[in-house]
Amino acid sequence: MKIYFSGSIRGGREDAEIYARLIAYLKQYGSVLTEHVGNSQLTPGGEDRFSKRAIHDRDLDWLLEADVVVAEATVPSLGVGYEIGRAVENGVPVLCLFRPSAGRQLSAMIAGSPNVFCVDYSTEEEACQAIARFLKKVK
Ligand code: 6IA
Repeated sequence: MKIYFSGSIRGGREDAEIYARLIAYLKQYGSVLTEHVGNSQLTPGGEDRFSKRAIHDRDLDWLLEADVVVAEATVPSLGVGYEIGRAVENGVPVLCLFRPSAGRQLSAMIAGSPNVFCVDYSTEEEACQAIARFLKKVK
């Protein structure tokens, strides 16, 4: 199974360590195409190694070849929202994980989408259980 993990980069890196642990969990189910999203060394303000166009095109290719998208949407990110929208448009199943305890609210355009499976969680164990349920359902 090819899994596209989506998480904030320029939207803010405060959840990067959570992304890394979710990615580590996801790896037992298949290959995670976007492991870099969990890399805490990634510095969004720094020089890009690739052009924006190259990043967009490569990520979109990966998104369209993925069997599923797992998004962590607690830190608001235009890129995560865009990836969710493109996945829905192309029929790629999406799980969207969100932590209300962070004090934010998920956009109604994601929470209200009938094609996005949204799950609120508080502990990472709950997030992993939601992933397990989702992947069993889409298999
Ligand atoms: O708007 P954001 O940057 O928060 O969007 C994050 C999402 O877009 C992630 O799920 C990624 O899949 C994708 N994305 C955004 N920027 C990059 C990137 N490099 N490399 C790979 N995927 C990206 C940006 C340069 C880096 C040094 C910060």
